Amino acid sequence: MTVISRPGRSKRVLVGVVGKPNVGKSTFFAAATLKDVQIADYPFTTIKPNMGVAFLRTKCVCREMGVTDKPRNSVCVDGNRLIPVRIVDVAGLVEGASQGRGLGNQFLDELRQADALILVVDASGSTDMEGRKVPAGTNDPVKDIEMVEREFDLWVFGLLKKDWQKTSRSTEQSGGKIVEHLANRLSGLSVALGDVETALLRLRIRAEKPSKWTDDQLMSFVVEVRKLTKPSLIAANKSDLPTAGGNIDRLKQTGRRVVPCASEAELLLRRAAEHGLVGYTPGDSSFSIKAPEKLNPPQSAALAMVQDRVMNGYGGTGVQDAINGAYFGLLNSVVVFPVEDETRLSDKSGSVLPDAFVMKGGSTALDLARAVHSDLADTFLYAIDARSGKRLSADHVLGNREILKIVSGGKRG
Ligand SMILES: Nc1nc2c(ncn2[C@@H]2O[C@H](COP(=O)(O)OP(=O)(O)O)[C@@H](O)[C@H]2O)c(=O)[nH]1
Ligand SMILES: [Mg+2]
Repeated sequence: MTVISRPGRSKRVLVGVVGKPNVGKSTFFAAATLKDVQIADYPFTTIKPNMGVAFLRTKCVCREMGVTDKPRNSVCVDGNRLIPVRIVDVAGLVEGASQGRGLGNQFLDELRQADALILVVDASGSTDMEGRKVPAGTNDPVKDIEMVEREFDLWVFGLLKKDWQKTSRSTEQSGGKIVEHLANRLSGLSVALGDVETALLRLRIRAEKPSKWTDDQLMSFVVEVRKLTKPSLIAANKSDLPTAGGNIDRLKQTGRRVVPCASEAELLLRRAAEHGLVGYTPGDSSFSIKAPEKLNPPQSAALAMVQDRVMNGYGGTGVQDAINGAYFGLLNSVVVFPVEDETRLSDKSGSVLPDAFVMKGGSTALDLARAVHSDLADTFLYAIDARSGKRLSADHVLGNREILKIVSGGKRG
């Protein structure tokens, strides 16, 4: 079970923002984590500087349920619930990072903890492979994706290859299981035994004779494990620049999940919203100018550009879509609303729909109980769906926007 967003001890899901230098990772990160919304019960207190809190945007259940209370662990803006989730701005990666070039090892170390990746590319093609500025349209962002994934794969391959001869032979001789060795070796990368088994099965690589595996087989295993455990989407950034359009089409032709992004525009809009100059909620496809008299000419021009190229051109800045895409699209997350009183939809103190929990797809009612409080899971009896009043068992798979009460035998129940 994986809890994505809650205060407390369980492992929380982390989305990494990765890419080569100067594609706009930090701008994306700054835009996504700018707190123009106030949250009282802030779930992530001490975090490293490159760790940040972004928000997942989903339709709130408040209107359906006729609720007007202010939530506790998240905010509700015009019927949209914004729920804090973690993201990490990973150091820029260049070719050769797997051999320690650039900030190679730092990059890979930060990447290890991520459960899904937002792979940022410069869709305008104005950054070369080293991150240097080049004339717009001259760099191919499709190559950026290949480079970043290749470096990751080479690094993992290197980890496994180092003592492969020895371990594969000794595993065979002792009757040990290579899947266990592999899972052990890769556990720091959030790779589980099941992932290793699935990868080998898909590739039809025989686990009995690891000493006979070719380098190509070992590499194909690494690639498969990456796809399983680090799913990614492409944030095609700098979509506001004229050369981006063609590249975005080509990126889409690779069959990958592509989100056109204008991080700088998102940052501008969020700052302007913070200062009361515009009306804008992250993820909106439009904004309104609230105080035209307070805008200076450059600000007016910048907002007009955003309106023209970004809002009219792409229907939004894409930053919120990328965050939502990572959590909902790649990780199949669901948002659930735990309550203690299923008729009032409140917690013990009477707060109505105080919390929204983000849970990884496939999580069960028991997982939710564990996320709320470990005692609740230990003495779990059943859950109640607040809408229907139906009882649900421990293995009920959580649906998006469910409102649930957990009934337990413990004193908290
Ligand atoms: N036109 C445009 N420029 C951007 C955008 N996002 C970032 N940039 C610029 O790209 C450069 C590199 O941005 P930065 O976030 O530092 O990239 P990082 O090295 O990947 O973290 C800076 O000059 C940014 O102002 C965008 O959406 N549009
Ligand atoms: Mg940066």
